[in-house]
Amino acid sequence: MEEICLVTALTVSDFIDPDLTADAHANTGAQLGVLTLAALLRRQNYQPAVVNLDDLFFEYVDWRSGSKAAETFFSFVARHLPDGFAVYGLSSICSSYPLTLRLAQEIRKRNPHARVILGGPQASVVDVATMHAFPCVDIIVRGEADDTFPSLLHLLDNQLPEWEKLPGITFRRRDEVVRNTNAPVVENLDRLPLPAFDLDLRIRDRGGVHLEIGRGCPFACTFCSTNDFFRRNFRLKSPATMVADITSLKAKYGLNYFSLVHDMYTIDRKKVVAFCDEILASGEKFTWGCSARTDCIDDDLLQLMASAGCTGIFFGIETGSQRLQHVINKKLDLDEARQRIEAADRNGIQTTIALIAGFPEETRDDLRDTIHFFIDSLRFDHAEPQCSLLAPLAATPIYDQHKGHLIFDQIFSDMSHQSWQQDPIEIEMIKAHEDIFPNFYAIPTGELDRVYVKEVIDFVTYLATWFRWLPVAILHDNGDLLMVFDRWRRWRVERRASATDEDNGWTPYYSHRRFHTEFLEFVETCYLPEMAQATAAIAAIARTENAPPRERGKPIVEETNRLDETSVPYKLDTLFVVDLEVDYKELIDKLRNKSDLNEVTASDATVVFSNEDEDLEVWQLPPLAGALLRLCDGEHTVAEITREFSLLDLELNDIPPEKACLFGLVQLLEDGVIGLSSAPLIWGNEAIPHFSIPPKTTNTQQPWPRASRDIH
Ligand code: B12
Ligand code: SF4
Repeated sequence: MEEICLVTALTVSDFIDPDLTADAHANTGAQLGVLTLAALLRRQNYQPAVVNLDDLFFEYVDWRSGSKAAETFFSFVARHLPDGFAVYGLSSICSSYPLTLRLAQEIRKRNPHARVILGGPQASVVDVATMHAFPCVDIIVRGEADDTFPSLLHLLDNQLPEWEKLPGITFRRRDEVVRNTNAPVVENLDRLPLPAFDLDLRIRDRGGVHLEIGRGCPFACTFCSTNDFFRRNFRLKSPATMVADITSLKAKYGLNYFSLVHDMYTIDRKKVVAFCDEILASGEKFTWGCSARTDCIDDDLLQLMASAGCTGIFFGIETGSQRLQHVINKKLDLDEARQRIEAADRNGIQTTIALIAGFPEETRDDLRDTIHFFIDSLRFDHAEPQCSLLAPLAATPIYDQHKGHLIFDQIFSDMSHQSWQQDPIEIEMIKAHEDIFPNFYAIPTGELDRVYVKEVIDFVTYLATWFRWLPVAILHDNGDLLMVFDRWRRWRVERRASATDEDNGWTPYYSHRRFHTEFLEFVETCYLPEMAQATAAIAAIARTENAPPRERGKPIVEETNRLDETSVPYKLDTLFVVDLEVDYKELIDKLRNKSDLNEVTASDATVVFSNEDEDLEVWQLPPLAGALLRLCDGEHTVAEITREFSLLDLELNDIPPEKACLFGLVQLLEDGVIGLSSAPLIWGNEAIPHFSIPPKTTNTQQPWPRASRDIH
């Protein structure tokens, strides 16, 4: 029996910012392709080993941050790859395919007698070109390998020459590359075993996993690679199998979130209803996410799905331009799409709103529509828009149409790069093989410059990362976000004076906190005086999103529960407090409902933001409570605060100031915005990070559960 080592494809992006990278960790998890094959191989008494490149990547990030030595990820992985296996099976995905092929070369060099077999979505569609250019690869198993791979290993193991006749493989016979016919797809997915999750060393820490529930999408969008792979043959596991699988994983590994993998799950409404009914009947409690088209789901179904535990849906909207919807053959009605996103939001379902810019036919108007769709969706607390630059994936209609005319401009899409810093050796590989790595190339755009499109994408992406309401407010106020972007770009050029403005080279300027500061400066010094219509509203929003850096370190507190004259109330250091001249709650309602921002009521309000545990909470306090909160500075006792409060000349409706003060303190304590110390606080000196609204990772697939942002 041959020893087999399966190597996953790298599916994580290097976000550079360690916090973002750490966040992304939760979202990658075990890889189903390799783990499903491992389970199938076990049925034949093989005991495959698995090397998970995503896990190694996070080890590498930790190691890199603690080490001064510069080592590339490739060489880090190479150090960790085990030798001595008879068969190495490498999975593949377009974004990390150069790395996979380098690893194949390394394995071949160190294990000259081993068989190197590739499979997965990328190798399957660029098989012949790969075999010609990379002699280190012996065989590629194309498409669904659930039957082919175990059969292949069995035949090879027993030295049976029939292996060369196996459908679904591409191999080398002497100098010739032979491509056998396609293997049939797996019609009955219920017969597949659960992936071998025990081979995922971190499974118990993940909280949630991806779980495959079906394959194949009957639609044919021009940019999408799923059709060729799963042959447009829509299949689903039965509801009973799905719920049984989930229940057993939940019991075995303590998992409570399941990201259900199907490129387009909700095509057959009856089957979705049957699944929800099965969950509800089972009485099992867990949450799940899936993919859907906005025209294959309705409000009632969304409600049922939510009641059955659905907390996340990936909606591929692709473009905010109704014209382009037809060009790319997606054909969504965008008004209907907005309604579905709103309905999902009402049901508390988080949505990933996936958009793409940079289509060859895209005009400035189309691009504007797309970024407006992006920013407009931020009106919903549960919507998380993302926008990618188009990448021509191999075996897609759009690639077939443009191959031979692609350009290599090194403006990589997040669909195609393994990290923001592509290894120079891999760049050379990519340059030499357009047919193997087309996703790193670009389809020339007609009217739009790709540098411009990329910057617009970065701009909106990081507006949504660093700000909550400001982008929505500016779009609503101005109505042309592309015009605002152009003005912002000119402003940056005019203002650029200091060396600190320099870009870091391989991370976009917009991903840095500096963008947050500078954009607020732009709003104050340029947008408000030159372009704003609803000046008071925009100024108020800008202030709420401009928390100053903390001046002092973390305080030493002698916590107490006793509220008496000597105790010292203090504002929690996770809070950011802003005084406004408009009603903040009403302002946010107007942004949500797209009503006139000039009509927001002018009134004094104190707004308190708390971002403890990355969970943003907002309170709007009445003026009295606001005044009192400002006095809770951690230095003065209740007796002193009461005296100060009495001097403030506040409208107290005949209530004695001492009573109002005490009542107010109790209320603030109950709201959780102040704490009590038995002695004045002592402030440490160490720097505390700048308060900002928690940055979000751009999850490329279904949204993972996230915190809510209600105003109390
Ligand atoms: C879950 C998922 C993710 C997760 C990965 C989590 C994880 N750790 O696995 C996350 C969210 C991280 C992710 C990220 C990305 N993904 Co993704 N992802 C998927 C998704 C939805 C499911 C993958 C899966 O588990 N499938 C189920 C398993 C059973 O199928 P499978 O992996 O294909 O495995 C079968 C065969 O391929 C084969 N096989 C697989 N490995 C091997 C190995 C050997 C040796 C052999 C012989 C056979 C073999 O056998 C398996 C059983 O039949 C697929 C779409 C899909 N429906 O498959 C896209 C998909 C894989 N992703 C894709 C892309 C493009 C990406 C991104 C590059 C960009 C993006 N916007 O999504 C990023 C990568 C990050 C980056 N910027 O670098 C593309 C890949 C296209 C391509 N040609 O490579 C897919 C196919 C979606 C699509 N249609 O465009 N993704
Ligand atoms: S983009 Fe979605 S709907 Fe279109 S073909 Fe791909 S999976 Fe199907």
